[in-house]
Amino acid sequence: MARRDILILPDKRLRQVSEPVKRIDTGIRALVEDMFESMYDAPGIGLAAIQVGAPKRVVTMDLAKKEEPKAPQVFINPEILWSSEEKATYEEGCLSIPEFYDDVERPAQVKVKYLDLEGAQHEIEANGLLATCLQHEIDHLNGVLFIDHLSKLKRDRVLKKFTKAAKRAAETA
Ligand code: K1U
Ligand code: ZN
Repeated sequence: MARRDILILPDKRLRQVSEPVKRIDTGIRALVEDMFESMYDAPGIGLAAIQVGAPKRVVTMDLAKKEEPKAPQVFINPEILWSSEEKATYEEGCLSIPEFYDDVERPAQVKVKYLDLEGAQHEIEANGLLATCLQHEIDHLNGVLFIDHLSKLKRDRVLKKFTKAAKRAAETA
């Protein structure tokens, strides 16, 4: 098990559309282990494989509170089957856009189909933070970031700040 570096905006790989997993083999199981290590280390409550540079449709998540035991969840090839008309607003963050948080409005409930690590198919109806986090992570699998749900003005401001920081880091490397 190894922690992998998390890609940071404006890394172009974050805009890639990830490929479905065809076979849950040792490579996928190792990827999932590394994703959990990277997610817990960050720390974060969710992670999409592309955030560690692997363009596969794999998501890890743990929504347990600090005082609760760990509750790791894996979603392979997750697909939104239905979204509610009702909306909910949450303040979102992203491990690929560190220290930036803003309110995002999304469907309040979603029905999601996915495979677990054994390849068994599941369907869940999610609401609250699980619904928000699933939509945020499935967006990552499609190359979409939560700043894409904000106004162009806000998005451009964030992009400019992170582009400048990346240039500065490259110059001093
Ligand atoms: O996908 C990611 O970048 C992870 C992201 C998930 C997420 C957070 C909030 C709303 C939607 C999706 C994060 O985990 S950001 C960090 C975070 O929210 C957090 C970190 C430590 C404790 C509690 C929350
Ligand atoms: Zn994110």
